[in-house]
Amino acid sequence: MPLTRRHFLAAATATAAVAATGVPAFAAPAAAPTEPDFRIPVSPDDTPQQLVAKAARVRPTQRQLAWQALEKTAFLHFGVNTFTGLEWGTGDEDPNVFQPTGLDTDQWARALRDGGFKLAILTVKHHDGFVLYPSRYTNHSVASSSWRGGAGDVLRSFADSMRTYGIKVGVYISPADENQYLDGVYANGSARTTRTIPTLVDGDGRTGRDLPSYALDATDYGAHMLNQLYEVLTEYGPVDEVWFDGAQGRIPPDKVEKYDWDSWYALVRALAPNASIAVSGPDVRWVGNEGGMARENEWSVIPVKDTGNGKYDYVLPYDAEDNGSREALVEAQPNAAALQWWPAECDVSIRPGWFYHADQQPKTVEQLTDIWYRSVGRGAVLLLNVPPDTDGLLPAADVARLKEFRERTDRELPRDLARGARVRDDGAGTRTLDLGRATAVDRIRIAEDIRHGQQVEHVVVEAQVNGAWTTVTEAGTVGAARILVLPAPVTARRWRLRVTQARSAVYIGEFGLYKSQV
Ligand code: FUL
Repeated sequence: MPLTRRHFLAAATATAAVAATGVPAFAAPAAAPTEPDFRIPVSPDDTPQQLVAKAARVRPTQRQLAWQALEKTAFLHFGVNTFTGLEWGTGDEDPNVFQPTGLDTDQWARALRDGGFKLAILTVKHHDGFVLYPSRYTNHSVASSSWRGGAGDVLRSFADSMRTYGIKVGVYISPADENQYLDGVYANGSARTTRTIPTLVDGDGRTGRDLPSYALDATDYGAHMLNQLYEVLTEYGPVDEVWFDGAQGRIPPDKVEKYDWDSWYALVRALAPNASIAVSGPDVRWVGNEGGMARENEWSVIPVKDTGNGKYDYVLPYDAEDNGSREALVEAQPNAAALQWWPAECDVSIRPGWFYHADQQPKTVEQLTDIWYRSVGRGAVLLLNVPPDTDGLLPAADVARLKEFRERTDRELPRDLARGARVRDDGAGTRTLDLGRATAVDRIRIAEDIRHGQQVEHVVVEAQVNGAWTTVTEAGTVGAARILVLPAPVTARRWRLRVTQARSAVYIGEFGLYKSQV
């Protein structure tokens, strides 16, 4: 049965408009709200001043703003590894090892909600290629397990539960796929040709339906990924984050699969226009470590290079100590194509492994709180992994820890004492607060209104003590958030935030004062 609608995606870059040619009935999804300042080209001839001026003009997209506001997001690593005890599977696991007999995704959702998480990302497919929903394109899936007689669908349960509890849905779909390598698809050297997505299979339940169909360039494996993305993004409701890992898997050194990033991004944009494409993607950057820690001075405006196939990547090392200051912009310039809004995501597991292992224990509340200060408190988004166990449940110790973590961060910054204060902003980047009476403060939360980009390079916080303005603390970058901890409470009625160095006009989004109760 022929597909009745066919769309050709201009897949040059993730932010390029998706063009549906010759098919007026189909309104191409809002792939690209105008995003002119998301990625600004630079040239080797730019002076340092011109580079900084360009950096000051870079702006987040609506999608990135929505992602940034989540602050705390969760990862759920779950799959055959949960049962084999491995961290990286082999691709030839017996699907019958997957037996989460007590699977209760509502329990996951409640624990994450109580922990204050706004989005959760499930490993729908890890590097072993085992998928947690019944895919038409592989036998390495829940459908081949005797669990629930082959009728189990973890992705369905997960997505339904998260939405019931008000948590947004994200999907991790590993580009590396050991099972497809064993099947001769991954890294098989096939040519990149135009493929029709979805590619209907024998007995496909979608046959005859009026499906949007896309013509996209891909290798055999690239098409496999596109077909799985199509299933996940059309059959499970709205998705807000698609997480592409950078690993290539354990394949022989003479084999390589060059990922069809341009086509993958274009399909995600078309089918899930609100989804941030993370890590190996244009919207969200890996912070550069798996410890959940952002740099003390974290920039969201990053020099990038065009690696071909639609993917832009770091110019400076992913873990460079400084990847966005004026000096870093100059250092990166010879190899940079552009400056891009590319904010940091801090991924870390609550346990030593990404997958559940019975002999491991969750981190302490102190450790998690420290991670929170170093991630959310430095303008990044925290992505905390909490792995379900072999019953298909989040372990009781982890559930309790998530709740304690939430309660602890609530006590770190219990109430904004600046609410209701008399506020005076002067044009020179100073905000002064009069709290009406002397008030003890030991935590300060500041933010730029990042709709106007990231501009602050240095700020000081001052309090009027004995009639004199006294520096209480200072910081470099601010961005989406900066939480500062004072070594001891300072008591004062008048407080002010003074921007002492910036790239351009600063829009202060927040100047909050807190007294912790810890
Ligand atoms: C890594 C993967 O190799 C790990 O298994 C895990 O999924 C982590 C979040 O990303 O690159």
